[in-house]
Amino acid sequence: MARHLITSALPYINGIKHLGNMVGSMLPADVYARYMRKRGHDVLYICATDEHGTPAELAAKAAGQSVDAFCAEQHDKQKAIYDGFGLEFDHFGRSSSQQNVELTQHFARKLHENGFIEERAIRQVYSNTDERFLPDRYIVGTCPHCGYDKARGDQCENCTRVLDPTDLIDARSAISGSGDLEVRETKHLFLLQSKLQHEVEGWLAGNGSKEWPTLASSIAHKWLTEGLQDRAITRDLDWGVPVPADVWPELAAEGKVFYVWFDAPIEYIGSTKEWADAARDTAPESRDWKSWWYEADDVRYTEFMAKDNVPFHSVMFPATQLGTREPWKKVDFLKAFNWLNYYGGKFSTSQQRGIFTDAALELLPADYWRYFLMAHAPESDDTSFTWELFSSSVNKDLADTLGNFVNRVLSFSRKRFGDEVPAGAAAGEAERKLGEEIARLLAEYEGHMEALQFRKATASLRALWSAGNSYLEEKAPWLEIKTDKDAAALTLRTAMNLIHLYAVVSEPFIPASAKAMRGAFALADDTAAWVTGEEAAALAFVPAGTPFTVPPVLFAKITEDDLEAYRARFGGGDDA
Ligand code: B3M
Ligand code: ZN
Repeated sequence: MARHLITSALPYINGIKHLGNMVGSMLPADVYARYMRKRGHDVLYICATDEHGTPAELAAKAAGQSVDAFCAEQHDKQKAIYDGFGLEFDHFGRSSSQQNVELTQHFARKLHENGFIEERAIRQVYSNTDERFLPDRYIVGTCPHCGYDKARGDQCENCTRVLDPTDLIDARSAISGSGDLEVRETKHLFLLQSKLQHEVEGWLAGNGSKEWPTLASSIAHKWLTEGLQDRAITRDLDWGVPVPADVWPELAAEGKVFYVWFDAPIEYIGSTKEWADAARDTAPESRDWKSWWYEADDVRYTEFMAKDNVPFHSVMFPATQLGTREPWKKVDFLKAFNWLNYYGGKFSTSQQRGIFTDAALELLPADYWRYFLMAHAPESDDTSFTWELFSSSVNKDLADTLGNFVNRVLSFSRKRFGDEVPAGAAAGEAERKLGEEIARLLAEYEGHMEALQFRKATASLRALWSAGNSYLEEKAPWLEIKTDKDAAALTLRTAMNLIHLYAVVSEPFIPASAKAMRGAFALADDTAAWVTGEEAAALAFVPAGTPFTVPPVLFAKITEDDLEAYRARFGGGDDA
């Protein structure tokens, strides 16, 4: 048994996430956490909402709410959806928590003490109408290169040229539309990442990053090859972690806060402290947050995220951690994902294109989505969601291969042998062969899960389900029963043991359905630990005489009419 710390990238607070966000961070982290828990490891799965920054401020403004009221409400909304998806966080915190404020300030103090933070004056655009400094992308104007009149201060969307806000013709605020702008000099804190470049390189060379998915390690190395730049880590905003006044009185007086990407990764630690503090009065010893993060050499730390977040996690956050000169736990394995597209085009929050997590749960139970998304996870390449692919996976794999097996076996057995698992003949050659095959496939499945290869793991899972179907077809208990009742009983008992095995091993992917399968049998020990290869081969989990019930149909098929309705509601790719 080992200690496994698991985090998934913190979903940003400004809106409900789409399925592309889900498959690239929280869902695979939950699948992995569930698997590791079942294998008996000590697992801590931490996540939180990422609440600071300009987009949060603007979203609150658009909603006509104060930013803290907005964030509190959005946090609860997101949390309810993740509960609906069956995500079992140990804690789902908030980056605006007091715990994170203190830790973020602590990190900044240490970096300062060690000479890694410097105050620098920069020139920045100030909007007199909005009474605030504007981040580059909140300044719009005409592109000097192509004449596009909605170019942003950081880049022209039309000709893709990188811009400086002062390049824009007729520059105006994207917030108010006002052209009353001026360039002002203002001081900011800079993190001297350039000084930490070699240390980060050394750390990355020695930390097993060679085992990371190529996607993750190649992005990390690309950033290091290009050279780490010093980076402004403060902003002029009302909402964020304040710069500590004891260290930087002048900046604190001006109301500077840390940049959202400085405090967000620290919230992994902050949220762990929130988790510990939540039990402070009841069971403080049971939750030692520091033991997971500080001098935690026995902990294996795995992070989950989409590829755009890799630079911050593989290079910048480790640089921040190293610069404190304190023994903070750094990532051991970084699992990165490509994009899930919607009919080959992008899922887009701003354009409301694709399927959002709240809408998904209104349509169908979480297990349908969990299975489909993991079976088609964008691991080695971008993948596309289409309703056609979704319905064929659900119908074929979940409804036909797994669900139908479960129902057919249990209903038939009840009809012919009553409400208890029948005894029948002793296991023979067919059962021995089946057991061997199951043990082999289980080992394969475990190997893929240990390697965090989720598509391969779901393929092995499907193969396990299929093996049951092949066995059933071969033995044909509906024929056996006509000539040899004991033989039919053996077949059904064996098939029921497969159902029990499926309940255990499918749980990380389809927890609710696994529970229904497991619940069919009245067994005393209801915790169902993992199964060994020998147990899998023996297929003797459910003894003859065990009472059982037939659960309602596990997975309803998606019909042509459903498909039509989904395509009409969400757009069937004709706009891609
Ligand atoms: N909130 C992801 C995003 O909004 C970002 C992740 C933070 S992880 C520390 O793109
Ligand atoms: Zn342009």
